Amino acid sequence: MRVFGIEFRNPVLLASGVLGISGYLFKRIEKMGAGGIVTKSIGISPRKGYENPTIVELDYGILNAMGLPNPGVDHFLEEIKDLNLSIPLIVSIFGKDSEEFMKIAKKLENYCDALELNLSCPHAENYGMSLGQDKNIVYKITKDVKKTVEIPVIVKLTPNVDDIVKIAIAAERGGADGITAINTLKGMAVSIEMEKPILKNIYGGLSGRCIKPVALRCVYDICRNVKVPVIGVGGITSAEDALEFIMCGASLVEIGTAARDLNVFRRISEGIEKFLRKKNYTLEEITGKITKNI
Ligand code: RRO
Repeated sequence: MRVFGIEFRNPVLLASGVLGISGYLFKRIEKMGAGGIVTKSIGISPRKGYENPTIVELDYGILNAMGLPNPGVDHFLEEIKDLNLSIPLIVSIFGKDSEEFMKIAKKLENYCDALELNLSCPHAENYGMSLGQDKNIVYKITKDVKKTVEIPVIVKLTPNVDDIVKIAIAAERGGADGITAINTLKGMAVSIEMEKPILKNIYGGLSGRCIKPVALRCVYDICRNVKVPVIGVGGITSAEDALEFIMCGASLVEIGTAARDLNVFRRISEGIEKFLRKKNYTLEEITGKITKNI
């Protein structure tokens, strides 16, 4: 299947943030059947991230405030430049403004298949969602990165806005080749014994099964209002979950929280194929089927 002009062996990709910094892990994820890899978000210089605790495990998902830890683009290039992956590598990048995004994008252009702009991290001052909640900023950063590189540029959006469709349209107008929806929902957790917030950063991003209905609603609304392909992400754990996103119009899906079990890629992509055989459909025929049926 081809999306953004890139060939994917299946539509089930690793989402940004989960396992994606070392070349060794990228090779394992490739072996475990993923259709493609989105890396942890990479910035212009090395960044340690927030102090512990950075993760809270909940019955229904995970709350994280990692704080954009990453080795910086120059070190990261060393990690990926001789990898020879057989599946597409999409590098997630973040910056504080257009200039920083353009610098990082240019450095990575020859070493990956596409870029995913992180305009959506819910707990990073000056980065992520503090840029991605403003449609004019989303338009400008997308446009500037697009004029800097020739590879596809995908924009990852936050659900923490009054109208995600407006932001998606701004990204499309800026020339985005695709939209990824959604990043995590801003939340917090409290310890009543310690009488304080559990995360050192107080706020964190909620992911996992509990956010699936929110993600699905965002994907459904975006797909009805933009023409570029959409990648659905948020709580996908089974083939049935993935098919819901595809029927709402997603061309690809990403697995984040559920990728703690690497068997998930094969389980979901084989489950999708089984469903298609049973119904005698192609993937293209079911993509957006719900949207078309209404
Ligand atoms: O590193 C993080 O804390 C983080 C990022 Br960059 C993001 O985009 N979303 C998230 O939930 N956590």
